[in-house]
Amino acid sequence: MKLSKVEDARNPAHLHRTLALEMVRVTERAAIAAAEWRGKGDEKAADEAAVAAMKAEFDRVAISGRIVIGEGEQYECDQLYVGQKVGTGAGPEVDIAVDPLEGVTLCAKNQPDSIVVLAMAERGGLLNVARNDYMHKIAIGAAYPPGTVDIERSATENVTALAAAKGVPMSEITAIVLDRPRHAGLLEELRTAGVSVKLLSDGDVAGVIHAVNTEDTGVDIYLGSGGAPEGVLAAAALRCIGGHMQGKLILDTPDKRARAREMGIADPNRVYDVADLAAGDVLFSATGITDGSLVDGVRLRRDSIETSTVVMRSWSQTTRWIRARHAR
Ligand code: VTB
Ligand code: MG
Ligand code: MG
Repeated sequence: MKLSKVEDARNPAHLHRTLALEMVRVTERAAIAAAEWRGKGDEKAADEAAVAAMKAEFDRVAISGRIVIGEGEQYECDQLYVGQKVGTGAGPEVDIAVDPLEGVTLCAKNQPDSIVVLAMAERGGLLNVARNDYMHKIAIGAAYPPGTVDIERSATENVTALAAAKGVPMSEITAIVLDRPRHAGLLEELRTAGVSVKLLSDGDVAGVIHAVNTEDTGVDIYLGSGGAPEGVLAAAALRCIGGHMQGKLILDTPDKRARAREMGIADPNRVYDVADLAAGDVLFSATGITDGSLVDGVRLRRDSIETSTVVMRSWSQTTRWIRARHAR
């Protein structure tokens, strides 16, 4: 236990710990709203329900919040756009990254692993990426020394180094990869190396978290590219639970490079570590919509609604699983 930190003025908890429960309320409420749309085949309606509920609940919290990773730019969406102020305005100045419905297709099809997810940081703590940016990502557990894998090396080199560091044959390494045509080459490399691959249909925030929780999940490494917002959200979680991750933005059009430059990203080829993606004091909250490997989904009971949330704080390195019953 690091209780002595409470007294450590050099390392203050800038985000008051009661904010963790407030963030749970926000992701819970959005998950309940999205749950109505499980299996209805309407991704847009599910997303909108989650967004509206999340915004409404944020506005009850005593923060002076600013969305830095949202649903899109201000001209692209009505709510939770980049730059939008959320909260009562009466509290601390914080930056917020949201994915109100991470895995919208999963929710619309009522398949496992759709979640509501957000991260909060001190002003300036979160890398400001755009909704449609992509990121190359690599992640492994905290048990390995830094530099065991490197995003600039090939997948073959990385899994070889990982197997050596773990002291197991390659056949005992499991990689988690988004199931996308763009990963055909990566998959080919992993198959040739003899690695076991767990293919994800969506939801790589949870995918990265699984890769660092090897003891619980059996997954050793996350490889491949996915949404950049999901990369920052995953990094926020890793600040709280440990683990190595590197991200490299894929700014493959002049528009994307221009937007990134505007948001303070000077070097489009920079490799980001966990603390470059999410710095300072950070909170992370995720509530399940459908049942999943990270958290259970929303349960609709006759008189009540049950939610499952995982909430983390970087300062105290605490992870809490909060099962809540809400009156109907
Ligand atoms: C991932 C995943 C999301 O998009 O970031 C992925 O976490 C990005 O790749 O759940 P694609 O655009 O190819 O899907 C999702 O699958 C959907 O937002
Ligand atoms: Mg989304
Ligand atoms: Mg998403």
